[in-house]
Amino acid sequence: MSKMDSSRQSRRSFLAAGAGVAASVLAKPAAAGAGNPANQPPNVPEWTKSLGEGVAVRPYGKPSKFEKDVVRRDVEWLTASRESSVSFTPLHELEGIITPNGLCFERHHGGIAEVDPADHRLMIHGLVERPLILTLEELKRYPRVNRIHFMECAANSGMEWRGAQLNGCQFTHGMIHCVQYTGVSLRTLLEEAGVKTNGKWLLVEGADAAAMDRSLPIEKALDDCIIAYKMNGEALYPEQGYPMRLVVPGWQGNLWVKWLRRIKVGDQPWHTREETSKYTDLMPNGKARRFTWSMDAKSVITSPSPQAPIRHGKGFTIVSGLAWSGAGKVKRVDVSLDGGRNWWPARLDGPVLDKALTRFYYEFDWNGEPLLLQSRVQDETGYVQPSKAELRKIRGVNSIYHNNGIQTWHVQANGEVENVEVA
Ligand SMILES: Nc1nc2c(c(=O)[nH]1)N[C@H]1C(S)=C(S)[C@@H](COP(=O)(O)O)O[C@H]1N2
Ligand SMILES: [Mo]
Repeated sequence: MSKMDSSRQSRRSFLAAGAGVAASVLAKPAAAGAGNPANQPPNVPEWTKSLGEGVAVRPYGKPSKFEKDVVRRDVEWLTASRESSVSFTPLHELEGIITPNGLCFERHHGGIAEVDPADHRLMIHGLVERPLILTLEELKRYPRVNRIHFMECAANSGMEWRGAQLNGCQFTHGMIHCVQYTGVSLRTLLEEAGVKTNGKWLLVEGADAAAMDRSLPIEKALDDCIIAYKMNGEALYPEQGYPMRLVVPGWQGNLWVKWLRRIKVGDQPWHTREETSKYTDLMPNGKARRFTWSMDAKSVITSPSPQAPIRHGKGFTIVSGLAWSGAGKVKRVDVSLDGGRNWWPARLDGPVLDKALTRFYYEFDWNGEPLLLQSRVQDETGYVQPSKAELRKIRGVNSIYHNNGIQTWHVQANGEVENVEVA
């Protein structure tokens, strides 16, 4: 895969090479005539004629072989080394609000640590009355909480600041997942350890090769943070920090330390401005925003989208998308078919939870003419997702992080979809 610029040409070649299957599989009409007629009515399909595998063959289930293209993908020029790698969630293939464990995007600063839980310890020390060293089994003896939350990397959509670039919501918005976590409230453990009155900041550190560490203010730690050991009911996957990770609801992904091994309580931030500069936002005047933790409300239409074109032609058409806010619940989502001139209310379906992905639908009768599809979320605080122009007016184009501008998909008459921007 080659480095791309914002020209149509290179985005096309990206789709062909990067998304792999897109060109061949997606272009194929799904209408009658596809497949093997010998398996279709009035014939008896081949899988009806012989016994299938018994239960012993698949002790751990996996998706149908026909779903082999529903995978995390990376972008070669963003995944230069094991010191810094990222893969993207295939949002265009998913429904509902839960991300399956095997499809959660990954972001590693030192590769995946394969931690033996028997040797893993969580240490809580610093400005505390009773320092703790806990095994996984000991952690499991504290009262449990179950919470569904999205986690978004602050760099999600970061490549789109200067213009439409990556052709697919997997790549423009796929640094997000939404999981049900089971674990222990961080407050419970901090109360057990007894934080001293001058304890104001936590150093949270991972056991990976990056020994990634971050500063977390005590107010957030005592509010809703969790030390999770299960995701969607089963043990965390190694990619997501097995055997335990920090969950920091609504706040940017880099604080969600994986393979969590240490929490040290101090009286001030553990990181200097320079050290945190990797996750600050450079403003037009050359100054940087610091400690911008909360993820602003954002939404995206996941289908149709460049990797999920409309294959059925005009007629009844389903627009499916995701909305979320680090400030709380999604209040409403509106959809535009004409690049933001007219807006129509979308239908929220399924649970609408605090700091979780929310699924929305907009169903309409497509007349087959080109569309400029957009979605816009409003959260329960009243905050409305800005257009990219509004966002750039304040933030300029020097940032990588916290791009929550409205996404536009250009649907052509033939149903193909492209990442564009409207003036
Ligand atoms: N120990 C450790 N924790 C980490 C990271 C890391 O590299 N090492 N990456 C952080 C970043 S930048 C993000 S966006 C999230 C990614 O979590 P995920 O891999 O579950 O998607 O984990 C965070 N926690
Ligand atoms: Mo991140």
